[in-house]
Amino acid sequence: MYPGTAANLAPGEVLSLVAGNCRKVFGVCRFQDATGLRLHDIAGALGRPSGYTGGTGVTQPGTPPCETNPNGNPMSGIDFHYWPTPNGWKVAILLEELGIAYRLCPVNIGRGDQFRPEFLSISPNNRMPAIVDHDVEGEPVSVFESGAIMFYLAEKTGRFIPGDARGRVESLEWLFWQTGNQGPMAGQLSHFVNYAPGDHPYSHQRYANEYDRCLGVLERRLEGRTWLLGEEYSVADMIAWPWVLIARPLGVSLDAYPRVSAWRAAIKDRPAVQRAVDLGKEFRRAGPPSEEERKVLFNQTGDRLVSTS
Ligand SMILES: N[C@@H](CCC(=O)N[C@@H](CS)C(=O)NCC(=O)O)C(=O)O
Repeated sequence: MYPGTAANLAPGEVLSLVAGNCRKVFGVCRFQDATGLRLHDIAGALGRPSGYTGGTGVTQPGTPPCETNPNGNPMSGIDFHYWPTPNGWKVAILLEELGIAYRLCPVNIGRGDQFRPEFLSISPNNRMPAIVDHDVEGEPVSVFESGAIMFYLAEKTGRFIPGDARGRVESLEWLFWQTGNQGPMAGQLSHFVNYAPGDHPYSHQRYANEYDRCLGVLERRLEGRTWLLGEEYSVADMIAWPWVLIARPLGVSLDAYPRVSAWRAAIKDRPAVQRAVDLGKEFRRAGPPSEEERKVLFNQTGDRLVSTS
């Protein structure tokens, strides 16, 4: 562990990328990105040992927001606007599986970073994850919504997505299924399990049932298939997995779903997935949210967006 940690980040400071190698030079950890084109001097690492070769977030106290290249050179790679939650993990998994260079831009959703005008210009729904791709002709491409991001990156790289028309449509179906069904139901269930003050048996049961129904959908889908799209692990698996990972903390058992359990375990074993779930874990709250955080996260109406210029 190098001196200085991500916990010290102030608003707008950058967690610089890295899918690359760390070597310590004069007491400073230097990271080289996967293309070997860029070196980043950094003041601290997120508890990764020197020589760690997976994607790694590192602090750069005092550096400008990650939309700006500190060296003034044209930006390259992908800015990953992220906070360590199941929705953030989806894209983290894909980036780690792809092994492409990215810069980690933390969006502290408890502090309200998602309402900053710079972030809203990337993600108008004030939600992370989002990405900005600088490796394109012309203006950088920004993408919000995890399903759209997964599709964009899979298309861009030609990986983790079937090449044929039928397979591509199926991948879209499962990306849309996740973001329109499993994700929102799991998110609301999590709200009633973890955050809602008082007892709300009707709402809790409604979302627990819907979450459980989604597990049943996955169980049926995995009959006769290793992965959601067949015999190839794909973005469909990556996007659905994080909310299944946390079934138990959500109070739902996987006992009735043996195929889902085996699928969950197989994905959990993948080194890229483990790196993704660890990404920015130092940011995670140790206890329940403060009153201030609760206001930011659970008490927003449209006027906050209309009044943010
Ligand atoms: N449908 C979105 C959901 C993203 C989402 O809900 N992100 C949450 C964190 S898990 C967020 O950014 N919350 C900020 C807020 O509630 O203000 C996706 O799949 O990308």
